[in-house]
Amino acid sequence: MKTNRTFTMIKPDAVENGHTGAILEKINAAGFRIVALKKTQLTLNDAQSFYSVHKERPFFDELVTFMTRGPIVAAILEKENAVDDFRALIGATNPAEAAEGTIRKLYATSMGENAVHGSDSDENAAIEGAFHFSGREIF
Ligand code: 3AN
Repeated sequence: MKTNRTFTMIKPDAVENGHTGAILEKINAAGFRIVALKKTQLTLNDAQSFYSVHKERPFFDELVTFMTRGPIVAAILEKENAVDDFRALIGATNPAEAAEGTIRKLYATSMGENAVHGSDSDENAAIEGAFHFSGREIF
C-alpha cells in the first residue's frame, strides 16, 4: 500500500558530529513534512531487532555496537513518493559512491557510519515508524 511516508534515523556519528540541524534542514528543503520526531538512544535489544534482517551478515555486531553508542534522531517523513525520494536525497550506502550534494556525501564517514537511515519500502517504513513511535506521537 502506498503511504507517501518513510522512516529515517540520524545515526550516532552524525549526531555526535553536530550535523542534526543541517540534516533536518536538508530534509525540509527537499519538501518532506516531519510528522514525527524524537531524539533517543537505542538499547542493544532495540538495535538487534531493528536490524534483524542483517543478523547473518558479517557486519552485524559492528552495526549494533555503532547504532547503540550514542543518541539518534528518529523521524517519520511525508512526501509524495517518500521512500524513493528520500533514498535519492541520502545517497548510496557507501559515502564514497554517494552522489554530490546527498546527505551521505556531505556527512557520512564510512560504509558503516553513514549518517542516516532511510527505509527501503513503504512496508518497511510503516514497520520501522511503528517501532519508534506510538500513534500519539505522529501528527
Ligand atoms: P542502507 O542503509 O543504504 O539501506 P543496508 O540496508 O544494506 O543499507 O545496510 C544497513 C546498514 O548496515 C547501513 N546503513 C550501514 O550502516 C550498515 N552496513 C551495510 N553494509 C555494511 C558493510 N559492508 N560494513 C559495515 N556496515 C555496513
